[in-house]
Amino acid sequence: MSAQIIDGKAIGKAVRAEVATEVARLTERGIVPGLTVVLVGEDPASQVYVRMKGRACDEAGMKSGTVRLPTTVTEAELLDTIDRLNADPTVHGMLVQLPLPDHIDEANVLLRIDPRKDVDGFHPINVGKLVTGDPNGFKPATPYGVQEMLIRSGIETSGAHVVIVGRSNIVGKPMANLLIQKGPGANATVTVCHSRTKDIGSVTRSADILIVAMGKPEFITADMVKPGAAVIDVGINRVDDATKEKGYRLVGDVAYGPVSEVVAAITPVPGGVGPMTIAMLLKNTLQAAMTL
Ligand code: BQF
Repeated sequence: MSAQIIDGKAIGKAVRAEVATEVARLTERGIVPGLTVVLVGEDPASQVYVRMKGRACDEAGMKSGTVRLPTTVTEAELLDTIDRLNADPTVHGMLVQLPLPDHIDEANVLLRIDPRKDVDGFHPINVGKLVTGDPNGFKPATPYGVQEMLIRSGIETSGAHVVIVGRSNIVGKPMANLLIQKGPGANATVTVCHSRTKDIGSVTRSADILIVAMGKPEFITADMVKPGAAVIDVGINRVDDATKEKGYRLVGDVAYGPVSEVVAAITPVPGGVGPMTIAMLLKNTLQAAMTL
């Protein structure tokens, strides 16, 4: 028995089409939703992500902007840029692409973004709204996308044991908070594992739904999953591969081949969670434009 492949590219495309319909309605009323991404430095992966976000905006009929700042930019200059975007009425949503250079304090930067424009949902105000279940905050796009793909794939979360591997502020922690809420795509029993978890395999094997976001290529092997489980792979790792034109290939945190032999459903990398992240960022930008 081979697993159902959860096609994030297709589900993300459907979400983006729905967003585009709403963008067209808003545009008729004279509001063109706008997203501006601030990119500091020239990390190659970050440049790819920023380009993808801009293109997805344009395709949905939104206005996209990119502010590029050199790696040497001071924190004060970055904060000035954020102030300017906070004050710009054509910018409904903004985000600062992470990671930032070491000399810039990420927490200071996130605090400066107007919470009403914080479409990444990383401002403490939006973190608080997520934790308290206030629906008018912004949910971080990656966990929001995972939840949406579970719903649209018919994977029941209510009463399920969901095990999350990874405790980052960007994926693991908000993922746990989304899934323990009351409501559709939630009502789950959640366990969060991390690098200090003892006998992690015994925990992951108890998962009905296993969500992995730890950043270790192919860490989750077939013996670590329960037969019939659903596996969501958030990892994106570059591994050297001389047979590829670019000299590398992308793999997830899950050993896809062997694990797909034992589970009921699995997301591929690429084409799984990644495209959902982009789709939900657009959904958040639409939400910002509708409420600002
Ligand atoms: C795909 C990200 C780590 C650190 C910072 C589509 C994306 C990725 C993959 C994408 C990510 C990961 C983003 C695919 C945005 C997801 O086809 O599999 C889209 O653009 N992502 C980011 O902005 O910052 C990151 C991962």
